[in-house]
Amino acid sequence: MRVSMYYHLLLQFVVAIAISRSSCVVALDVGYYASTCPGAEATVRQAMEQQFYNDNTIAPALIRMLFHDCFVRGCDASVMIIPTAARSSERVAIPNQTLRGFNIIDRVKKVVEAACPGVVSCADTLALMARDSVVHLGGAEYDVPLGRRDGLQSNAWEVNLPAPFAPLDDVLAAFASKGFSAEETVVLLGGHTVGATHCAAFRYRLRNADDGTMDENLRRDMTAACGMSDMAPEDDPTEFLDPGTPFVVDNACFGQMMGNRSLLQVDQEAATHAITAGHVAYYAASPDAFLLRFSEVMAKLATVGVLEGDAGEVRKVCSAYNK
Ligand code: HEM
Ligand SMILES: *[C@@H]1O[C@H](CO)[C@@H](O)[C@H](O)[C@H]1NC(C)=O
Ligand SMILES: CC(=O)N[C@H]1CO[C@H](CO)[C@@H](O)[C@@H]1O
Repeated sequence: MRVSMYYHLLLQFVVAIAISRSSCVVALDVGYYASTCPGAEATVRQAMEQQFYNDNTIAPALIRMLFHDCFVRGCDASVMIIPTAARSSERVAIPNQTLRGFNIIDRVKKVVEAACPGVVSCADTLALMARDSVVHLGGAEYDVPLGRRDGLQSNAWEVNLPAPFAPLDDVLAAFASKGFSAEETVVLLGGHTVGATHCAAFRYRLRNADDGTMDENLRRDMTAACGMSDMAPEDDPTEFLDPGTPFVVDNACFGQMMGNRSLLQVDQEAATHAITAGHVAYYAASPDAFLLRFSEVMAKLATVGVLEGDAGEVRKVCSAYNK
């Protein structure tokens, strides 16, 4: 009797631990560096403002960088590791070959290191930089809870981001697997309200004259701008995703989707797909709602699969493990 009671209690205990370890309660905290580096947020923002002044195009690049970091192994700065002869990294993977802004992260992190050596993680630094980018481009201000740790692994073979030609059903499944609803996925595709794409991501749509999903005037203009033949990435022209306001976080990209004027197939399909069309129409008509939701969902994006507590490390240089 006493023995079985003992086992019963033990079992409860083990189950309780298992539940507490597997439940993904995010314990990130806006005040995480309040005693160890109280100026961290302000330092990042000041360093970013300097960088924006030099090059406006890095703000969209950093918003995209957060997506690429957080969707592979969680928001753990694994995207930033420079591969060595001995160890591969996510930066070798094809979707990363058009990522920009690694040098900006290194620069900002250097300023943060000078203020508080070895305290602020690269994952937190990027989360703050992406937020500052959204705000710089006119998006709504939002809080970034902090306390992410930097990962100790980065593998090219783990990069399974959806391709620009992936069917929207696959895209929705990929986002659902990270905890995002269809509505949140549509809001995040609204990230394509800023920045640019290489022609390589949509040239196949120009070739397919019968595909009927691209506005004819846009097809003509893009064919003139891009040409029909593939080019090496460094020679490939780039086009603004939202040419009217390429450096403003606004809902214009949803209007483009509805007018068959999106460059990326994934965006175009969102306008007609049964699960997403209603959300696209709503945000096309609701500029303020989009601004608010975009910031909320960006904040959520920055919490995907984070490492906390003693996991991982706090990298000194974002592009390399400490040792
Ligand atoms: C299925 C999902 C997605 C696909 C297939 C996709 C695809 C792409 C592609 C192909 C480009 C152009 C890259 C280049 O050629 O230089 C791009 C750019 C961009 N993406 Fe996405 N994307 C997706 C989701 C997201 C999300 C969730 C965000 C963040 C909210 C985002 C933000 C951006 C931004 C800001 C740019 C412009 C980058 C720059 O100007 O350097 N994308 N995306
Ligand atoms: C967009 O393309 C669809 C066909 O895919 C067509 O039915 C629709 O009328 C087009 N809309 C506009 C605004 O051109
Ligand atoms: C930005 C970046 O790190 N790009 C890398 C992508 O992968 C290629 C091929 O391995 C590298 O040469 C690039 O440096």
